[in-house]
Amino acid sequence: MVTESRSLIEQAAQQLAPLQRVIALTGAGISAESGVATFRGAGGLWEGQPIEEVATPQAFTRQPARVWDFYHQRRKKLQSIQPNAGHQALAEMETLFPGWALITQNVDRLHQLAGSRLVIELHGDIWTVRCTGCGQYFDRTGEELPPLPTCDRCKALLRPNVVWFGEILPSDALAAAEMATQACQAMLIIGTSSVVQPAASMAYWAKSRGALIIECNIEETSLTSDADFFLSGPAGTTLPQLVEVLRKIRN
Ligand code: BJW
Ligand code: ZN
Repeated sequence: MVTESRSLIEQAAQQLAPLQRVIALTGAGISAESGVATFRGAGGLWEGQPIEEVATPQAFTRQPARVWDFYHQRRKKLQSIQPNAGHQALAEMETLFPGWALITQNVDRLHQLAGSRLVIELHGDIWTVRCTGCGQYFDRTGEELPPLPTCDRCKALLRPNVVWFGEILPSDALAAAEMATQACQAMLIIGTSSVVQPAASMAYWAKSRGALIIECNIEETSLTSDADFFLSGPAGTTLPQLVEVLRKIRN
């Protein structure tokens, strides 16, 4: 099994090495080895807590304290969490491919902490807050917030600057992701269950334009049968191996 996946990594690296416009799309699985819970499956963030109770604007209007509590807990946990070898391998890939872009569904900022510079955040970020009254954004990185934080300017309730179900994605991030996806020669899809739209469609946008599709996950998803390579295993293992082989081929 190890030999088989190692040789698949080598084959994938051989195909990636001559390319320039290589991009990646990440999901919660890339941060799992740092200790961040994923959303779905056993031990997921929403296990025992219905999705609609925390991840919709309606839920926030109905029960802002409950929704804020969910985000307060995650913000607190993230303060002591570090990027892992998977994040670091992706930061290294930015130096290997001139047309690199990293699209993430994650709100944890761990890619930036690992050194990635070009990060497109599709679902916002957990450290910024937004005023429900005047729309102003405030950077509240690492801060402990009151249970129901309010705006310094207009006193209205603040909300996490994340994208909930039924909400439109930030237009600049979506446009950048669309552009990168349509121009890329290869796309790595890492640690996502590929069920949430529009992110789940991006691999298909790339594939329809002839891009090589490489999926990295610990389990198969609905994308797997359409991927050119499925690199099975924790991203913190497969991605550093991929980078190592790429470096050898390039040198
Ligand atoms: C490992 C690993 C290791 C574990 N190594 N791998 C078209 C059709 C049907 C519905 C829709 C549609 N278009 C839009 C919708 C509605 C909706 C949607 O997609 N619904 C589906 C669920 C059916 N989408 C939206 O509402 C989006 N808005 C939108 O499209 O606006 C326009 C519109 C609106 C309404 C109708 C039509 C158009 C917004 C989506 C916002 C998602 N927000 C969340 C919360 C963000 C804030 C927060 O963090 O709290 O984003 S939900 C949650 O899911 C979060 C994630 O970013 C997202 C994706 O989850 P992800 O990352 O894939 O995590 P998991 O847990 O699902 O998977 C982890 C994976 O990792 C697994 O595969 C593991 O195996 C793997 N793994 N360890 C490698 N070590
Ligand atoms: Zn305000």
